Amino acid sequence: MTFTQQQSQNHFTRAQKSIPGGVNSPARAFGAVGGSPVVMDRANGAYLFDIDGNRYIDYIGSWGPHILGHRHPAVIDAILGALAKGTSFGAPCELETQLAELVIDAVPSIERVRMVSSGTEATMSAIRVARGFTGRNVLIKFAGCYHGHVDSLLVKAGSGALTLGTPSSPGVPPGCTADTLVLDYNDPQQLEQAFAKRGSEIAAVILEPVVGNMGVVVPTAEFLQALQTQCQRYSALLIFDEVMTGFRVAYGGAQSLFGIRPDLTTLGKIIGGGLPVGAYGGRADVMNVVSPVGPVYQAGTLSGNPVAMASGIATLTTLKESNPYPRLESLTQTLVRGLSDLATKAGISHTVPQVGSMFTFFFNPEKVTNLAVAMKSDTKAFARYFHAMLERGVYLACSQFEANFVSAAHTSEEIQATLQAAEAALAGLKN
Ligand code: HOZ
Repeated sequence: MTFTQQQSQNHFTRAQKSIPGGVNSPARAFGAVGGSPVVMDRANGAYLFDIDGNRYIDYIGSWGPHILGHRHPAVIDAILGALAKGTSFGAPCELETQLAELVIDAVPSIERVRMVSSGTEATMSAIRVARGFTGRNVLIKFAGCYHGHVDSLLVKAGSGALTLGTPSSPGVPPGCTADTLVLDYNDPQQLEQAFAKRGSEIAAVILEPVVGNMGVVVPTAEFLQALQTQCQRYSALLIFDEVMTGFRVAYGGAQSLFGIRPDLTTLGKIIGGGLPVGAYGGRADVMNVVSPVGPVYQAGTLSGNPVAMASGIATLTTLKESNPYPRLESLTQTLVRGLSDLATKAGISHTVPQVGSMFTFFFNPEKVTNLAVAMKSDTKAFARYFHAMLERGVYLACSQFEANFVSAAHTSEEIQATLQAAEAALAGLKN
């Protein structure tokens, strides 16, 4: 059977007439790689199936949530069980407390946690809390980190904003970003200088503790040390945006991996197990400024939604009981080493950073430590590689500046099939 995506293309043409760009989130639009996005029909385990009937080994997992793979039986059962009892109460339910307790148990720096419906909401709320608690306005973020489409953080942002060339978006009034200082990731000296100059005004420093949104970028020990020291010295809050890394790089997130206790943490993706959930939490004294205990207002009709909570509880419980992390790490290492060997054999300059089950194949000979280095990647080569893999049934993140994810449903069979596809795809790039 010849590979065709005709139904996807037809549908995308139709979608563009009713949805801006035919997508509900720009990172999916294939803007950086060209061509027409694949329209999905269903998913199972490590696989996605499109409306043309093609099957793909999935390395996106809905951009992170599906660490257990698609349609994990425990998650589906929990969702169905909750559905049978109602879809939304707009009142407290037991499930939201259960999920909160699981999060607090997993992430020791979180003493109180508030559920919201997306990662964007989580970071937006966390910075409001940080400003309310400290009585200061200035925020530090890092170029290439993405914290959702929050006005004050949409400056030199990664992910779709970077991919589509709008890292600082029109429509965000200058006033909203006037108090945002953007520094380079992994530059402790720059951080020290910023604090020396404006320390008493700085409410918080927010970062992805392992970046996923400019491709995977790993923090240095010096950088992590400087973040803690400077925040403590100037009484600013340290916010780890663990929307991507939470329950991904370790059950307790990147903070447990690095032995750091941020003041606030934002979560999303995995804690909803594929349903829309975000959360922010941290020190009890800081979280006690949140309404109705304190004066900082934040609310949501669907926050703590019972069906979404049930999905999150089943996901975290399964992760806790099965501890898939060592196996995920070893599978991902096999994949990453295999890709690197194949690229070397094909004479392609590359680097493949990996943390746990997150990785990015950069068409870049340099170790990627920050946005400036990431931007030196050969994005044209990436686009060709992406399509060559897609044609061979491997669904990668559709931008050089995103992370890919391995799930617990992947086995060595999928990893070997991926390497086989990559051998042909990478060899073809030289022609
Ligand atoms: N922010 C996600 C990637 N880092 C993309 C979300 C989506 O398009 O679904």
